[in-house]
Amino acid sequence: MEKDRLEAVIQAVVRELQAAAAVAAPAAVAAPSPAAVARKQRPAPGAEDDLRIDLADPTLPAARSRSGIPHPVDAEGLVALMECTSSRIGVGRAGPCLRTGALHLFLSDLAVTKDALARDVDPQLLAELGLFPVRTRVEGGKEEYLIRPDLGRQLSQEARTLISERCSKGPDVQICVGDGLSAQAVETNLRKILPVLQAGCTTAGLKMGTPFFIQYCRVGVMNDIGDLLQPKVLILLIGERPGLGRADSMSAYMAYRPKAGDTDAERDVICNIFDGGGVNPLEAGAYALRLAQKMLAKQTSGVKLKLMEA
Ligand code: B12
Repeated sequence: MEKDRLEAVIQAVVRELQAAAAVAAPAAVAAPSPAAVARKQRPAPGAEDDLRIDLADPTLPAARSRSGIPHPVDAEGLVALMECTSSRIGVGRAGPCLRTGALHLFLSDLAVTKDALARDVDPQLLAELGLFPVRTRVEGGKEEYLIRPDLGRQLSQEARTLISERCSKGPDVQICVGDGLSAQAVETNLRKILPVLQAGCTTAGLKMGTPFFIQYCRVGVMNDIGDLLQPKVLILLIGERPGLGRADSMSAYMAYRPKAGDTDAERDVICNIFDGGGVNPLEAGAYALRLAQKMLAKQTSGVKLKLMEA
């Protein structure tokens, strides 16, 4: 392409960029070159004052249900469909790829998921709720936790000692909290569900064990706790594996007299505990208490309990 023509194209693109970014360019001043624009948008390392994100937040509800399909037959119907599911429908495509908006939303949601996995539960919350912390046999941090679920199913030696010292043995109901796969789920729901469970046990005249928190926790750790403290019913509140952009969900795994060798067949789970679409944590607490009473009455849990009820 000729030099003049190339210059004209560049000037036109720059003008468009400036209009999009609402940058008022004085008419008398020649538009800067694209490289100069890029330099201006990309601040020097450390120049945080210059840092700004000029894209609309792709995670807002309105952005989530913005159709990416050009000229849909039923535009309103498509948006209504998009609004009624968290599945990524109606996103359109650019050739074989995702469109930029859909890609940004995906990456933002993935970041929420990764944060939930990587973060630790706020120690302040544990102190506030009177939970002392112990660990499983995971010693190499989150990375080891993720690749070695077997270690997350066993209490460390220090944990065994501390639990034996600080907890009463043989309670009717022992409540434990584990980070599991989402610190955010614990932080979002624990303040609501724990008091309901504790007040419910007191009202029902059930002897409660001393609650504690387990870092790097998997569901299978219930067997170790059972062997140590011999509770009649054990309730483990734990962060569920986060979905894309959804990290609030907690579960209550429960078992009657858990012990070494037990499997998930001996356990029950109340899942999807979160406000706004899941099982409300207050209701989940009440439901867990009713299930605990059922376990105590029938002296079993899991599949056997279900078969008794069938
Ligand atoms: C991951 C997962 C699985 C994985 C577990 C493998 C693993 N090692 O992680 C696999 C694919 C094997 C699985 C299988 C099943 N699952 Co599942 N699973 C989940 C999921 C997506 C996340 C669970 C989680 O985050 N746990 C917390 C982490 C920290 O626990 P973990 O120690 O890493 O892993 C243990 C638990 O995940 C547990 N587990 C997984 N599913 C189930 C189901 C039941 C009833 C129990 C007691 C335990 C249990 O097994 C793992 C090993 O102990 C949930 C969805 C949700 N919203 O919770 C469904 C979910 C818990 N599963 C469910 C079901 C029904 C099952 C199956 C019974 C399906 C079937 N018909 O075969 C089997 C049971 C398998 C078992 N363990 O005995 C339901 C439970 C519904 C309910 N209220 O009873 C859920 C809620 C999905 C759903 N919405 O339907 N599951």
